[in-house]
Amino acid sequence: RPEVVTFGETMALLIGGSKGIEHSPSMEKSFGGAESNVAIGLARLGHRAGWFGKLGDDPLGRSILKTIRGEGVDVSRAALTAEAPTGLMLREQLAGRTSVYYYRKLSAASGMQPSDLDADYISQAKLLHLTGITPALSPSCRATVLEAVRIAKASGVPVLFDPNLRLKLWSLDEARSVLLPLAREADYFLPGLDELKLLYETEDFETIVQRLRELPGVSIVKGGDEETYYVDREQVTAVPYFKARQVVDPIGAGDGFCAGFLSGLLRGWAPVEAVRLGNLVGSMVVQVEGDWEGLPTGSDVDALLGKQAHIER
Ligand code: KDG
Repeated sequence: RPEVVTFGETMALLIGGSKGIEHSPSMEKSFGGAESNVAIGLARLGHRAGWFGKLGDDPLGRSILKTIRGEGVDVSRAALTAEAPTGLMLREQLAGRTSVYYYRKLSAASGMQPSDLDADYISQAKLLHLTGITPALSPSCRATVLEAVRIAKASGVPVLFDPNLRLKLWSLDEARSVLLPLAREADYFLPGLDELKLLYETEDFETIVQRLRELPGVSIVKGGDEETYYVDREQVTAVPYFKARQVVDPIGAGDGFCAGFLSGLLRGWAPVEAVRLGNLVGSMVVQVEGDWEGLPTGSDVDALLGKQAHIER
């Protein structure tokens, strides 16, 4: 039985070569999806994680499902469907700028609906992880997220919500009207600072913190210049980043952070220590191309944390 349950859309990913999508003769194949990235991260760190979603019953969908399963994630509630294709995203990095192109309208995942949920599966978990990408996919996906929240609340399962604002999927106004109410449902709200500036229409950090304090849960704000912020009713704790040796591909850092943070919580660590582990995992993901490939194992992080503590003292 998974400790953490998550669901959402996982897409095939094609990465443009050094000349970019337009001019490269070939592209590298992978896949990505915020929720499966987190599930893989947790599994590598030694936790039981369950991911589900709908994939097309096509070569890409089958390959994605096999890989996620192979990473040790429970995919027993995931489905392959012949009704719609696996979503696709293309990505390129040119002159240090990353561009993403989605081909996911009417994908298999966008057809997810509340009746796809296994209530027992969610209610037996220690935590439900959700992102703001899923409700952006379609009205039925939005209803599915709300139903999952309802199930979790009814059985006392804490909810972690990462807004993952994707303005290629919906307008800021629409996003705000869905994401802000979801933030109120969360026991752990994990936005990025840039996202908060947009969602709360302010650049002012103090105002942002005030807004976060109005939420019932705690917030962990990613993406500070040098640190992550843990915000609860009493205080704001800045938790410094681990320096990445080199940033090869920044995408997936937030999901890596989330996996590390959750791992810390599952290990029973104090929240600020869990944030520190999140920072470490995030810093490792960005050193490898791909959204989840660079996620560390439990022994990787234990070794690094030991080393870090040794240097610090
Ligand atoms: O957080 C990384 C994800 O954004 C990426 O893996 C793909 O889920 C994805 C999306 O919708 O952009």
